[in-house]
This record gives sequence, structure tokens and C-alpha cells, in this order.
Amino acid sequence: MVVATPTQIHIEKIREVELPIIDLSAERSEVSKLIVKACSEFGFFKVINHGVPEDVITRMEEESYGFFAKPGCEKQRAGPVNPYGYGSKNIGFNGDVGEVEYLLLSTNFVSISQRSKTISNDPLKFSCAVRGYIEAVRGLACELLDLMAKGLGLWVSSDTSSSSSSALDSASSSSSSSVFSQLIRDVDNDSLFRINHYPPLILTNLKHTTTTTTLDKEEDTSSSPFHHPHHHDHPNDNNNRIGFGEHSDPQILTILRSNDVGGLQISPENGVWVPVSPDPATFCVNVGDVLQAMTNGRFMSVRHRVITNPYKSRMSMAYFGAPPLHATIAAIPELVTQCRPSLYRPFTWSEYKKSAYSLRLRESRLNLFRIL
Ligand code: GA4
Repeated sequence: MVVATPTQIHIEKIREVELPIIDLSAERSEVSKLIVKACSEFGFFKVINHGVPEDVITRMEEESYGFFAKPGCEKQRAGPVNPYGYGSKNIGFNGDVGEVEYLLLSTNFVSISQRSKTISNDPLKFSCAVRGYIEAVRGLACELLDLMAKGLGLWVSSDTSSSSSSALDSASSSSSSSVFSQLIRDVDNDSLFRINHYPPLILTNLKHTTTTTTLDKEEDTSSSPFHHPHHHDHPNDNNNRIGFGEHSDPQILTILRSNDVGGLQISPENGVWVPVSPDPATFCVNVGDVLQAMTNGRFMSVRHRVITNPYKSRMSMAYFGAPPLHATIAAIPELVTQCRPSLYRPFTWSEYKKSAYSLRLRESRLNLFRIL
């Protein structure tokens, strides 16, 4: 274990900033401007009046709680995580760990119903809940991507034309979906659904005394969290552990819903961490690396992490909208100018994904594709 010097510990600043809140019931052109502003300045925003039915969310949440409440040996039956299934503590393939257990699923319905057999005693109920949730959240992701395209002046919708144009067509061509949402509407899209459960510290400690991941790397004094009752929400306190280490999401767009337990933090600049207040009534949306590349850096894929709560379980459900593996990702021509030349060389999603899995979680993988 590396011992941190006092300067290393003080580098980390926590700022209280509220994320922009987008009301999807407001006037469309106003909403699209606000979304573009949020994606350019924060890379993150919250959505209210999102139209995803409450019962669809509740059903998915109940199924998830049901799974994580099972004994460890039963949960292991849904593993290993590669390519899809149950994982615990290990993240990716290069030695990253966190105080998290999770289910990683493809959004392909055939794959989900296959997987459900090892996840639930009532596989049909589980796969229907996942299917309903994914359909609703994908709809929301498409709507948000279309609003982004409108806000960037890239797309004029036309209800009469079909959506057959390819992602490489001019972005401003008239169609029923934008150049962004076409990628995740594609039948071959590579989108993912992930359910994360961050157990409270007390449970984690009782069950696993050997592998823990502390935020600051001082000696671990966390076995008695009640000795620090006034500091239990401070992330530099040893009672808080890394649930999911800092990273950016590789895909296009992430739609996250959590229970009422906080822990998500975003990093608008190096060494600064901003806690995101939990709100089960909203969705938290963030720009992924692919969208940063397609907007030629106009939108930011911001680093984030999750800190566990010492007393309460956090559960989050994330939909990662991704292109088909063979899709070529390049900056939208309208966003490349003499003053703003192309920042990244074109790549396929398959190439990018391979590169992401070959690196550690915290690596800035988009930089490998930078040309300037
Ligand atoms: C971060 C976003 C998604 O959770 C995920 C993660 C994936 C994994 O957990 O297997 C990655 C991580 C995520 C980024 C870089 C690579 C891939 C672990 C890792 C080290 C499922 C994804 O697509 O990328």
C-alpha cells in the first residue's frame, strides 16, 4: 500500500455545485439550447419530466434488489462477467478493483433472456423488467441525442422522410432521427446495461477484510465507522471507499438512475471533485468519449467516480448507448472548421473498445486518438 504524503491528500478539493437540471416538458428549442450548454460546460446534467414510467423503473429496481440480496454463491452462478453477467470487485481486465458488485448485460433481448436464467428464479419476470426498462431508457437517450443535434444546428427533423440515411451522411440531412441517435437505434448497436450495487462499509468489512480500496492511501482505520459520526459523508475520510474508480465512459451517452444514496462525483478539472446529489426521480445523463469525438470536442466526456457510503447501500442502473462495432466514428463535418480543425483521427467503435479494455480504468483513452 502506497503511503500518501500530506500534499497528495490536500490536492483533492471537493466543491459543491449543482448540475444543470433539464426539464423535458419545456419548449423544445429552449431545451435543446440548455442541453448543448450543459454538455459543453459540464458533460453532465439531470433530467426531470423524462417520460420514463415510474412502474418501469420500480420493477427493474425490485428485480435488482432481489438479485443482490441473494447469497454470494448463488450470485456467482450468474458469472463470470465476461462477456456478460455478474462481477464482484474486479473492473475490466487490468487489475482495477472497487467496492462494487454488478450485473453487466447486453441490451440485446435474446442475450438478456439467455442470461436471465442464471440471474433470477423467475427468468421471464427478470427479462421482461430489463426489456421494459431498456426500451424506455433507450427512447429517452434517442430524444436527448436528437435535441443535442438540434441545439448544435446539425439536424432538421422531417416526419415524412425515413431514417434510412447512414451515420456517415451529412449531419444536417433531413431525417426522422439525428446522426447521433441513429447509431444507438441501429439493430447492431453495442449498447450495455449495468446494475451496480455498492454495499455499505460495515457489510464490506465483515465479509472481506483483505481487499479494500481507500480513497486516500493512509493506514486503514475504517473498521469502526461510528468513531467518526460527523465525518461520514466526507470523501477524504477513511470511512469512504472507492466504489468505482475515476474514469470517463467510452460510449456515446450514459443514462443513470440511482436510489437515494449518494456517492457519484464528477471531476470538471484535475483534482477537483463535485458530488452529485442523489435523486431517484431524475436521470443523470453524461457525455461519453464517442460523443466528445463526434462533436470535435464541443461536448466533454467528464471523468467521474463513485464513493461508497459507510452505512447505506447505493444502487445504480446505467444504460450506455453505443454504436455498432463496425461504425466509423469521426467528427461531424459541420463541427470542423479552419479555426477548429479535427481533434481526433477517425476510428471504429470496435477499435476504440479494444483500446479501452487494454488500458487501466483511469487512463484518458481518447488522447490516443488525438491528432493535434
Ligand atoms: C466504464 C463504463 C462502463 O461501466 C463499462 C466499463 C468497463 C468494465 O467495467 O468492464 C471498463 C470501463 C467502462 C472503462 C475502460 C475499460 C472498460 C473497464 C475498463 C478498464 C462497462 C464500459 O464500457 O467502460
